[in-house]
Amino acid sequence: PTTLLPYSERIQLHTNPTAKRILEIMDRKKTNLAVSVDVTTAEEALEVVRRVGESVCMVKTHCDIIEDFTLAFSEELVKLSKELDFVIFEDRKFADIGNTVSLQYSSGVHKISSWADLTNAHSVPGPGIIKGLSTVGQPLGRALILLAEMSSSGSLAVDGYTKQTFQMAKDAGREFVVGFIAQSRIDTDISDGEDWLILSPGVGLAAKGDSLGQQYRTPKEVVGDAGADVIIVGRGIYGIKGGEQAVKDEAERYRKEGWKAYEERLQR
Ligand code: BMP
Repeated sequence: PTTLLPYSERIQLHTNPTAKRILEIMDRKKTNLAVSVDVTTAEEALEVVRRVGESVCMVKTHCDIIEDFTLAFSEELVKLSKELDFVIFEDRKFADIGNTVSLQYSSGVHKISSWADLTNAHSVPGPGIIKGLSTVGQPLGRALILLAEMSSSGSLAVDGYTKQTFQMAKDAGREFVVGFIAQSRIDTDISDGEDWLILSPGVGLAAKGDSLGQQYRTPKEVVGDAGADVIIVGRGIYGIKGGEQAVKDEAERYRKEGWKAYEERLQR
């Protein structure tokens, strides 16, 4: 199973440029941490990114929660992603027919495809969603991940839904779809010679969950036991009390925890 290979040896198993870059950054910066920057102003978001940028392989955004979103903001984010060496993941969770998602991806206020290296989609509409998004993103070297499982309690993305999502990605080929949002390795390890990236949200060292259904596990549980590649942490890092240095320190703490769990996994 590719889970037992170092990130560096998995680079060559991908053709998509964004997937390769993610693995290269992880290896170079010794980090499997993605920080989810779920704050509501552009300045706050950029400030968090400047604090955590050195510790992460990826910054995850929800551009539609930023009240003063402009393309100047996304340009600054792209600039920081080059300076501090991380990939931008817009957590858009597309969920419509192919034609509509291709417009949502390329147009509107956000023009996501112009600045986000990676985005994601629900599989519920069927394979047309991948086709629609790939028309826009693939020529730009972008990548897509599908939501196969969710961290929230009562999620319907389980069992057969998860399996069929994996099959949909396999059928689409790995030129554009490069992995999954999931809580486990799903079935990816049994498909020979194919490497898929597993990104897991719902990671926290302090809380067990929130009042709205979120459920947290530790980096050790997520990377070590469940076999995920990237841990996604939001409030656990940007929400820490104690000011800017505390946010920076907390990102480093998660980076170290995530990396230790990965190194231990390789020893097995
Ligand atoms: P937090 O660590 O603050 O709970 O944030 C988790 C982030 O990951 C949020 O941005 C949320 O939208 C996202 N997310 C999630 O929590 N669970 C999923 O299954 C999929 C997600 O994208």
